[in-house]
Amino acid sequence: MEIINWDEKLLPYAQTVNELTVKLENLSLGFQKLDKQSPIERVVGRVKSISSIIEKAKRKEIPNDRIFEDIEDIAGVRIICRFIGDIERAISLVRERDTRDISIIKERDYITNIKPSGYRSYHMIVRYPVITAFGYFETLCEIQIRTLSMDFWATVEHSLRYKYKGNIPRHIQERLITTSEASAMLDNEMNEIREDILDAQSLVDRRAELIDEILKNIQVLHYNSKLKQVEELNNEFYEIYESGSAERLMEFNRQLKLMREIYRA
Ligand code: 0O2
Repeated sequence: MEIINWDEKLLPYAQTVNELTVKLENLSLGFQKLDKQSPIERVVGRVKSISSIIEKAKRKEIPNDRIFEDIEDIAGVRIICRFIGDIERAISLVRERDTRDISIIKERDYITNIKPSGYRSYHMIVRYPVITAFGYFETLCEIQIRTLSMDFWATVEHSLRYKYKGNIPRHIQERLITTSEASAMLDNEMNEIREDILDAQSLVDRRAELIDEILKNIQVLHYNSKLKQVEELNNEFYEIYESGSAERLMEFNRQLKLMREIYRA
């Protein structure tokens, strides 16, 4: 049997995973910079381990000389969304790239068509061109799009599958199906109260930013103006902070900014 140079063969796949991960992360950062809600919570990637590749080749009866054409998920990138309502937007973001930097080969919707195991996820197999130290390659990459809740379920189920060498006992399989249904319900419920959750998150973020700004203003006044009453201002801040009033914090910060102007601090 032909000896495979794994280091050389897997290099384009590692580069594919790195490049696509960076591209998708940057796309998500762009939304944040524009103060728009990104459908992408997190992007993770991996190259399939050699042992998983040969195990899959054996399971699907793929000969050694067909491994890199027939195994579609040697490169894998996962887009994790917070809400199920973000999945469609994340899929569109990938589709927009079709015929530009990727070519979509096929899509599999295991969210509408849940697998018998209970597995839910949206898969897109794409072709990706890479220029490596060994030249030009076109790799296949599986992009999995799923929610945090789907990802948690799949990770746990994957470990159990590994532990039981693919033969998960019947009673555990049944419980996994029940937990998959519970996870789908969690996704739907969270999606229904999505606007409330996002509002609450942005309130928490804005309060944290305001507190940062106040403490930096106090610090600058202390070091640059040498005003004696800065210590009193600091105590006043903690008193307002304890009161929990956002309006008082904003008003207090306005006063600090004015003082910085007056004392050119
Ligand atoms: P690993 O170890 O995660 O890489 P086919 O369905 O026969 O056309 P394939 O490639 O099995 O071919 O496609 P499928 O079913 O879309 O699965 C691709 C990958 O999705 C799997 O890769 C898993 O990562 C994930 N997946 C699919 N089904 C399940 C499931 O029931 N549970 C979990 N946890 N993950 C699943 P691998 O190589 O099978 O596994």
